[in-house]
Amino acid sequence: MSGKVKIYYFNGRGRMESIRWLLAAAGIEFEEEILESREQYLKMIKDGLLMFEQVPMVEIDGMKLVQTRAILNYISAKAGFQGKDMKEKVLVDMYVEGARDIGDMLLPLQFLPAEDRENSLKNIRKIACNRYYPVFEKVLREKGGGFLVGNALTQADLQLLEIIIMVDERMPDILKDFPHLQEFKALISALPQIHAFLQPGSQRKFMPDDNYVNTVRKVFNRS
Ligand code: P9H
Repeated sequence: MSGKVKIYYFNGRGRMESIRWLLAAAGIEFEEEILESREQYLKMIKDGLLMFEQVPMVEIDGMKLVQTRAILNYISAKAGFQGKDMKEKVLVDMYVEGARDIGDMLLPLQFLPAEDRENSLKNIRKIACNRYYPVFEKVLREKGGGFLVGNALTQADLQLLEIIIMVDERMPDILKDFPHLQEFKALISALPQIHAFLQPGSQRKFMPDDNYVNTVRKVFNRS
């Protein structure tokens, strides 16, 4: 690899967190440029760092990558997290997108007025429990446990675990009727790179707070 990987984003999860998870699972070290001010963002655009004037941006292998999914797929391919053939790969992509559907519902939560958050969470819980979690529960049940696809770790496992943990933080009892998801969570969390990433002091970010939201608003000049 040419040079150390550098990632450009806010000091929070947002759209970068799955990329952090993937890099950590792949054992790829990375440093972070934390986006804090509008001036910094405008300079990045002026210097030609951001193709669509958006972050996440990741410098890797001499390239400046943007677009979250493109970045995730590049790192996954590099790490061997995409399944062993086309049929495994498309399953990996389907599961990743399914898990990201839940992630996409969580993303705007902290940006909502405080009084609307509880309702939104209730709705997310309903959709997760009725539509998404049963799918993953069934996949794991029929496979007899282990990884979601084939016999090795893929992007699908990482994306699902990230979502499970993120949802658990908000609704600690949500897995009670999903024994295979509980087992999956324990299994994948125990893999050495993941275990390390889940410890305090790693490059994992914490739940968004108002400070994070204010920084995002300031950088993008939004009210
Ligand atoms: N297709 C952060 C946290 C929660 C929800 C959204 C945004 C989209 C990709 C510049 N990036 C708030 O809206 C910030 C993208 C990338 C792309 C950006 C602008 C976003 C956020 C920052 N916006 O998948 O990578 O939308 O750079 O001028 O709107 S993330």
